[in-house]
Amino acid sequence: MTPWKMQIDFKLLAALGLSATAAACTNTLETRIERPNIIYIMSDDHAYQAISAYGGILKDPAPTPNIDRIARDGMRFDRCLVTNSISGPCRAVLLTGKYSHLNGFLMNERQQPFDGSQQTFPKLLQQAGYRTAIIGKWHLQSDPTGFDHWEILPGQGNYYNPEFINKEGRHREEGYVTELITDKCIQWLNTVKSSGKPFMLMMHHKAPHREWQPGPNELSLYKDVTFPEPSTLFDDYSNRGTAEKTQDMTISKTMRLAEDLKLYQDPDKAKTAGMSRMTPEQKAAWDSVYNPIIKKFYQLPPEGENLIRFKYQRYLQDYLACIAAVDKSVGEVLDYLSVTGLDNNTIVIYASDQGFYLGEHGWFDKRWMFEQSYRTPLLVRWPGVVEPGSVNNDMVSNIDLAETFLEMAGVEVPEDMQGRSMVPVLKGKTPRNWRKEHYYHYYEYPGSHMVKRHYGMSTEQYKLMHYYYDIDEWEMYDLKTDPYELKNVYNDPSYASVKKNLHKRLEKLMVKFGDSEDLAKTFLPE
Ligand SMILES: [Ca+2]
Repeated sequence: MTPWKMQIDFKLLAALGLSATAAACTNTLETRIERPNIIYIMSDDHAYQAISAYGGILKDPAPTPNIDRIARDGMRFDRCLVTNSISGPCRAVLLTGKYSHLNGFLMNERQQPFDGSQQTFPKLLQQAGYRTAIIGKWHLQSDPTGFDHWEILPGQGNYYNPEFINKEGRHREEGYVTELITDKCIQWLNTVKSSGKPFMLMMHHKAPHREWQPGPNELSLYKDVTFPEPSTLFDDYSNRGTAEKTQDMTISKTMRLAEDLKLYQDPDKAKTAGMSRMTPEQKAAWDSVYNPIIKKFYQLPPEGENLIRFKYQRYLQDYLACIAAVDKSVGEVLDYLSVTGLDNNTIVIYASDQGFYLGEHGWFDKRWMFEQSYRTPLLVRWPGVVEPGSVNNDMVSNIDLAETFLEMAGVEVPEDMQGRSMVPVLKGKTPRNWRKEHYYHYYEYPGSHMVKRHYGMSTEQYKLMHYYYDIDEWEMYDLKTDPYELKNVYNDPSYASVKKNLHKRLEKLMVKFGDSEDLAKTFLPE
């Protein structure tokens, strides 16, 4: 037992008027003392490249000083991979610990609501005596199940003066979404902290999702900052297949000057859903920052490559400003835990639903099995268990989270979950038979951004991907020689034996997880 745990246990025992011996004989009491609280903070589309603890794109000022506190006190995962890189499906995987083809939530568009009657980890925690809550973005269309308390945004939600839905219905609140979600979470923590029961809170931020509207306190934070460009900003997709050449997610063509970058030529016509929601005060503060940017842009609009460069900078200025509010939110929660003394027995996790492109390959958005959207940030602070400042390179996944939460809470893990508890990994004792390959399957095509359907597998060094549905193309990447994934080596004869080996392993994985191309075809649109 670690020194702090001894301390806490004695303190609690004294409060309960019991001696250590008496407590040791009382299993239920012991369980009550040992079970940790869990706070899972998830943002939406937060690229690991935009977290300073990951050595992100910006060093000074560090964009995420509070999120970095979790890394400093806990473990940073450098290979946390998602199974289907898009919002709703990631959330369904998180809840169920099952791949999309089994939990039934495969894509955001043309999708039946999430079947909330199925087994989820919050239900199992609730049955085991945990108080459970989800506050913020939900994005699964049906009402949440398995939560004592829930208050969610409809769909993607709005940045300014958003609507919330709870058991009583739908209402609108004045304020900035990130700050409102934080306040609601702290209010809920206040109601449960003295309940005598452990709790699990899912604090799900909308930010920094497109169209990246910074909050009133961060509007001008990055307006004069120049960000370094990724080396692949002008990628021409040579040496790759049809999918990369036909997508619709480039900064150059897809990103819109007005709605995405707020460059409305006539400021009076700035009537997107987001900005029309602002109060006169909010709008005045907004205009005081954006009108000069708009004016300057249209005086001498950049062209060609310079326009792409300009759009990239404008994009990151707003994106990082949205993240600044998320980071403050994380700081508020950590401070609250510290002030209330809950910090020693509360696990805090920070993650994004998936990764995101910040100009790599000329892109924004997600969906692909390429690194920036396939990897997601994951930081875990667990006092007395996780070595502070530790870094882990094992292949972990968002499909592991459900089982991890259950084991953290001492709840038995159902056999039909498809991930694996990361608790031993968090303890620095990764089992020898930990996964050596990870399975991926993306479905939303045709759809936004036109990223073709693909499934595949990654190992430490390689990726094998198959694009199907309207094409039949394989791709393979060697991350060691080609870390930026610019060269498909599938047909390179020098990789013939590697290819054969990867195919075999992919087939095995598909059998293991109950997926197949035939099954995938049953999910195709009419
Ligand atoms: Ca997302």
